[in-house]
Amino acid sequence: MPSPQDCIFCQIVAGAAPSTIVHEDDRTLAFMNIAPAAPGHLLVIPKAHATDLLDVPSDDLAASARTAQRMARRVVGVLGADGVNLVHATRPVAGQTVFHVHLHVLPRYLDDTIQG
Ligand code: DGP
Repeated sequence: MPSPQDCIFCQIVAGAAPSTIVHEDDRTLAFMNIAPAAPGHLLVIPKAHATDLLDVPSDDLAASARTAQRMARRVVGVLGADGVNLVHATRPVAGQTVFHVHLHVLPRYLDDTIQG
């Protein structure tokens, strides 16, 4: 697993890697997923590096959840999504591929073809 210096999401926080940021506050960042599963698929992270759900401080987790709710309201209100999945993976067996804790805000549409 990468150290924080090698972490792509830490580089996005630092402005050292490109991203389309849609929300920023003191603790969190939301940006568009480079590989969206649906239009408007975005990621919410705490700015401070934590690997996953097991080690993220609870205040950063709470701040990330609040940002995810704001983003969910936005994708419904602005993009016209019909629903939202809030998705998280901890560790590779669960599907985690980037080891900076993140929440997927995945808009759902009545005619989408996403399984699950
Ligand atoms: P997960 O598989 O739950 O760890 O999700 C990681 C997500 O991060 C995956 O959907 C693709 C996205 N991703 C990976 N690298 C980058 C990147 O450099 N920029 C952005 N915006 N998203 C990325």
